[in-house]
Amino acid sequence: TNSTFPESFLWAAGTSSYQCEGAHLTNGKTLSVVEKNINNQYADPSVASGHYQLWETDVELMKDLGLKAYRFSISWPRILPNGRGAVNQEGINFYRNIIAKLKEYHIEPIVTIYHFDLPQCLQDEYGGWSSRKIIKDFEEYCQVLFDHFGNDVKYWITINEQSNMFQLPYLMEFDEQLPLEKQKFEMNHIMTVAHAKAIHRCRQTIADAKIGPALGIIPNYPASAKPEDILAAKHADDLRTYLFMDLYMKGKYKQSVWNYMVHKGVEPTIEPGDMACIKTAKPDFIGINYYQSRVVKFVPKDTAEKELKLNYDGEADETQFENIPGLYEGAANPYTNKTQWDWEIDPVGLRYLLNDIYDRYDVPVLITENGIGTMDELTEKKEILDEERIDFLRNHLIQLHLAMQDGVKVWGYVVWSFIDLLSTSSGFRKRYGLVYIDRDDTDLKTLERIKKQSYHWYQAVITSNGQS
Ligand code: BGP
Repeated sequence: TNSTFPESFLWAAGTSSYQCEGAHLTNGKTLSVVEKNINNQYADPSVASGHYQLWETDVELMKDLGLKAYRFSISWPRILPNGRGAVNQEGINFYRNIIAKLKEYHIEPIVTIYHFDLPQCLQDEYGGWSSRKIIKDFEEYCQVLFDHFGNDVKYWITINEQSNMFQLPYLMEFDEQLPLEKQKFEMNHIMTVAHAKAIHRCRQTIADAKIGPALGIIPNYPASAKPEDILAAKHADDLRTYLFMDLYMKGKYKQSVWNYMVHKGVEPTIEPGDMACIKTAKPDFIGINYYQSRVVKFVPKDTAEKELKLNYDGEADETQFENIPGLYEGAANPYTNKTQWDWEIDPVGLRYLLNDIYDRYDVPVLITENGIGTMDELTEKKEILDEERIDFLRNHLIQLHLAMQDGVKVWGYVVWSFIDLLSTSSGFRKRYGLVYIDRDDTDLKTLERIKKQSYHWYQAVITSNGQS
């Protein structure tokens, strides 16, 4: 990238539990909501990348790659099969072994507490995130993690992509009898309180921990210089980014979004003590998952609402962008290339976003995810020549470095993903890894790990601290 990063910069790569572990009903673990919902649709979660069995091989590959840090998530139903109460020792041992090996190799663990995998039993018992009962159970789960792993894990991520959980159909379960938007804002409030409680517990338990959320952020650009389009982009940012960021960082609801919710009658119930709890739980950093930017244009109130349609198979251009009559509708960007799944490739957007977030919230940033989904195929020589991935990562790192020169404090970069994973939206058709896993959706093959060309490239980047 021809850029020199600070000596302490954390070069990392990431995974999440249900996307790589497999063994989803093994050794005490029970089902999670996301596993139930993706089951049978694309690849099933019973094997995933086989990481539960092959974790030692995977950590050796991390060592060889030269990773300074590894981001992974802990599975709540592997630790607490009933959602609360009895701790599953085999679950604790699994993560304890991984963490010990990482420490031995001087790879800093960055642990995500919650990456979409709510225990299904809590969904069935009281409706999961729709009930305030979950706050206590989540706190208990966090406390178990801090008590067991607090000595070795310094970096914690509370909740992954709180905003996306309300956009994508397979990450949450909703009550079909109740108005959807109201449910989403209620759940969002409950989840924010739970996130805040996790921070408080962490502060009480681990003296020198660094803890923060990871938000998936898509910056919105106006489709034209038409004033209505400029305002539409602002509305989209308010609703999809600043609502969450203001809660995390300022401990309050963004007024314009609150008024929007009241106007529609979908504002959440706030109980006494909630806002104080949120306000006093200031994160040490913000984790940003960045994949793409988005163009939006104004759409008048009286136009018909269109249903969101995402391109899951990477084939035709099926995308129907988010559409909220009276506010905005997504549109294609004529100036950027797209991935096979129609995600806009926009490295400059990362610099733009980082400057924007840092100016508004004055908080250090960890890039918790950045990467590209592709259909990688083995050559006859059993190689993966993923130049598209190398270009993507290189161009984003260049912009990241420019953002740091602008003054944004960024202390680490996590490539999504370390090994190929079960893509929640598209199974094993869509791969993100630096390491290839020899399997496809239906055929498990050998699960052999094969280093991609991007692995070797990233290895050189780490060794030269960004120069290569
Ligand atoms: C983020 C999630 C990851 C990962 C990534 C790629 O939203 O935090 O878990 O899946 O997106 O998404 P996908 O696999 O759907 O392309």
